[in-house]
Amino acid sequence: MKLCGCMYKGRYVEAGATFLSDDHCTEKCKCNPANNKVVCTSPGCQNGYECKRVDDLVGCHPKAYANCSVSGDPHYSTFDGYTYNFQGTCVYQMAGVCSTDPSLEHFDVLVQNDARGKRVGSRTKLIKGEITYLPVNLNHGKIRIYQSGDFAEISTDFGLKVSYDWNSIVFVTVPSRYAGAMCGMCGNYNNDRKDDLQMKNGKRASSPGELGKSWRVAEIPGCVDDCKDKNHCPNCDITEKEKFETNKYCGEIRNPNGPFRRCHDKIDPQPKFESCVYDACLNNGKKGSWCNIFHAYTIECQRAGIKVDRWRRKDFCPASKMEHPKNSHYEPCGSVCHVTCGIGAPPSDCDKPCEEGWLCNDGYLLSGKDCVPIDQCGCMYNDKYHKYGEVFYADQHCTENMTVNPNVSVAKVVAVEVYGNILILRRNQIGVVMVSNAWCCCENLDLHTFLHSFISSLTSMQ
Ligand SMILES: [Ca+2]
Repeated sequence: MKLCGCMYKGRYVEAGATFLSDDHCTEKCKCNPANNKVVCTSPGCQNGYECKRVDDLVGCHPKAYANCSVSGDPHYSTFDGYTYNFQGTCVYQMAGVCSTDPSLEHFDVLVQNDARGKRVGSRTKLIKGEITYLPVNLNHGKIRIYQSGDFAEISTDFGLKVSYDWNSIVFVTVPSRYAGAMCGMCGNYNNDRKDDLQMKNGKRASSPGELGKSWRVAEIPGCVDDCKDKNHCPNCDITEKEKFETNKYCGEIRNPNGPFRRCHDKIDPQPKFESCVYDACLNNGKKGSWCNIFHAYTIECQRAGIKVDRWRRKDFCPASKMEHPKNSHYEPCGSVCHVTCGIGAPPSDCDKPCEEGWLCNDGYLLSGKDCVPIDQCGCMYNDKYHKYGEVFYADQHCTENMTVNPNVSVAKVVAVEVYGNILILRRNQIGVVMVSNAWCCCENLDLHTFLHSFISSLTSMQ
């Protein structure tokens, strides 16, 4: 005899069947044939797995990539999710490829910590002194460096992404084919967090200090590998520490009813909480010293597609204290798929989740680190962005005539892009006025007049 099933939210479920109650893998349910009732538990997805739809079935599937982060003062979270604090101030290998597998592109990401934060660089010389403004394309577009939200992002054609908030947060994202091939402060990405304190010689480090020493790649005058200087080591008496642990300070990050509650299952708030208390102690509770940890956790949650409630207030990490350009405004969940000067339009497949940060006001676009009126955008020249009015050496002459692409309809065209000497007309696809990559190599051309006359000529053609 067939057993009776259960009714769940108006639908019939067969006896003994298990299913996910929603598209977020937060609840796994089973129809108990003994009493015809559905029982649900909250498994979430394990580390290294994410909730997604594959072949029309929602479930926990292996992530196609792994993230390592450094934030605050500084706190490391490895690809496998191990967390530790390390305050060395020399230059260290944050992540690198140690496998000799010839099918993998080789790269290293190096970080240097100083009192003000981190500098990120790379042994492959992704960033050189000559580059001053973003975006920049290198190696014929194989490496792109651009602004994404408040972060500078380096993206390569083999799937490596490095993002840096210009202050104290660095994320390194590598695709899953690098699993087990990595080494450095971010660990080996073998889905086992227990072996992540591995030194360059393959042995396990007894402390983060020893780990850092082994991954040091350069010294700078006065740099130290460990927390030797008592003035720069956390020093908190128990009363102070207990104060920082309350919801008025760091406790808010793990408050089950707080702004990050939806994120707790996916990204463990406990290490963030501990980092926060550590930083608050280190800075004697100086206002805002822990805000970077909140900011980094917010970005991590948002990048995982999880909504974070607004937590910045006038008296708690006010947004106005974040570094930001003039003519911009704060958004707790702003689009990072926006247009910046030098990029006529974001990639059509840009489906990144929103991030908190400062966005240029309407009518302004990001030029380097400033928000400028649209007609004061600079241009891309030889794959590098140059600010409007910037004087630089161009290595070729610009004497050819411009050609309008005859295949593009002019209807609703609001902007013009210039690629070399070809103009491409762009439609307004995302609700903001897009702007051309300005024509910048012709000294005698007045950009403002040029754009306006061109756009009005389009309007009159309609
Ligand atoms: Ca590991």
